[in-house]
Amino acid sequence: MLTLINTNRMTPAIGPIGLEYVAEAAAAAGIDVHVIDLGLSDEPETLLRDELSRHDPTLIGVSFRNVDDCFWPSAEWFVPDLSETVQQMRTLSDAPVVLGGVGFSIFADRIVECTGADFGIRGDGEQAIVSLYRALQSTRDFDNVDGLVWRRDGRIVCNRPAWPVELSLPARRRTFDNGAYFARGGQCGFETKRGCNRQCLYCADPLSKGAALRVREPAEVADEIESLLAQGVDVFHTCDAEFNIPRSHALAVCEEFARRSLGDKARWYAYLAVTPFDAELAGAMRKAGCVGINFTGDSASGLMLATYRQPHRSEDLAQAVRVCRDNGIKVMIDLLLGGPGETPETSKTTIDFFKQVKPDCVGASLGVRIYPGTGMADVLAGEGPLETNSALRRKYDGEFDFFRPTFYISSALGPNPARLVKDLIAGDERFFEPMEEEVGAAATDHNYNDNTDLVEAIRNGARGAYWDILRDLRGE
Ligand code: B12
Repeated sequence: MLTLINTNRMTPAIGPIGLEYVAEAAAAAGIDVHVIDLGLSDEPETLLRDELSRHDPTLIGVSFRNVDDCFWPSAEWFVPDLSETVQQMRTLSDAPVVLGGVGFSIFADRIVECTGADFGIRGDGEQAIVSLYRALQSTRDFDNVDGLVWRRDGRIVCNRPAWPVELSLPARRRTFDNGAYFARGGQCGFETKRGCNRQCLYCADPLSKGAALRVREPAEVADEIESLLAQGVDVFHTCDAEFNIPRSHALAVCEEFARRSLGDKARWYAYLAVTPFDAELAGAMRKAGCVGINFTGDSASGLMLATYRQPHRSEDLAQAVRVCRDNGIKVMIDLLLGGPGETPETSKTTIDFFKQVKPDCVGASLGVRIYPGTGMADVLAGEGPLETNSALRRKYDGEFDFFRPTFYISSALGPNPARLVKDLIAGDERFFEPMEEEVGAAATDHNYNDNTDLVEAIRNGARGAYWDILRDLRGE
């Protein structure tokens, strides 16, 4: 038996889509699958104890979605909780433990090492879990299990990441209680592709999903939406890196949704790159049920866009907002303030630009989470010793370690950069403001980590992307 455990207890609760695909794929391969969902339980430790004492698994799979909350200054790190959960499992079962998940895949070897888990899978779990399960039952030859992080003679070995070129996923989505997640989380995820071929300076997606785009058949995506509609779920969010890359596939998915009239039954939100985006794509998305788009805007300053390696320009941002308006789609722009070279002037350029262009919301995030293996880590290597780099922010002592939440805020923004940004925003309600470092400052940000306003709004019936729900709350 394969026991799969969801450890994500952040609220509002997001359904474990990745673990659900893994569970469905393992069951389809003939493996007896049992799931333990700590995300919906009021007493997770008791649930884990009861379930593991009743079953005798061959392998325990544990999903780890978020390594940290990627939000400065909250900077919450979840690895210690995962270590505790793995230790608790050790007292309850002798079965080997394998870890997996999107956050996990960014730091796979470090997490296996520090939690003491037996294995990890970096990348897609669907085929890898089946290979690992079979290897455990037969030869114990682990060399050919793609994505596997394991120990040979006490040393950690990392096989090549599991990013299979052909992407076909189970459309059933019946393993977890998606209805309950919908009631508590207000939306349900779906994927149309994996991987991202862009080179944004800061982004970890290529580390966990690979840099090659791997698309799903549009019909398979539509089957999955129909399965979820039959479970009473009718508001969705894409789980792709960027829905519009490649544009041709986004259009094909929308056409399939429209052909099945899914736009009349479902509402959905998507993350998009600013380009390519045009009236034809927006029209097709609206017809297919899309009601809101969150663009990776980053900045409106040409200098900062070049630093972040974004191909779009401020004119593209203005056009994206206009095209959304014309097509009745709500629009949120995500900013990333404080990167290398950011100054009060570039911040002002960006904030003033969006005050004029008037999207529905602007997420003014301040501070870039630094991941090893990204362009940000290279920039830092060129800025001299970390110990004397005044742009670095963290909440731990000792040596710098980018495994732990470590952020970059350009020192040119001065001693209180959040205050500076808030002053530039000057109370414009479209903006979600950065969080100040002083304890007790009022929260006007958009951190979804244990966000009680959102939890309550969803309990009272709100549904949709969190920025849209927060926007509605502000309007009340
Ligand atoms: C969509 C999305 C959201 C949506 C979710 C909508 C929804 N209804 O699902 C919203 C906007 C709500 C959101 C919120 C947050 N998100 Co988010 N999100 C994503 C995104 C784009 C997709 C995640 C996803 O579902 N992927 C699809 C599934 C199928 O893939 P998967 O989970 O990786 O699962 C596969 C493998 O990992 C593996 N696997 C998974 N589990 C297991 C278990 C085992 C045993 C095995 C073997 C394998 C395995 O197999 C699966 C199938 O192949 C990712 C970035 C990205 N491109 O992946 C960020 C991402 C996961 N989010 C991130 C963060 C930080 C957050 C927030 C904490 C932000 C915040 N402070 O508010 C919150 C947390 C919310 C929560 N309650 O957990 C970070 C995590 C990084 C980190 N340091 O850990 C990411 C990676 C973005 C980033 N690069 O910064 N998010």
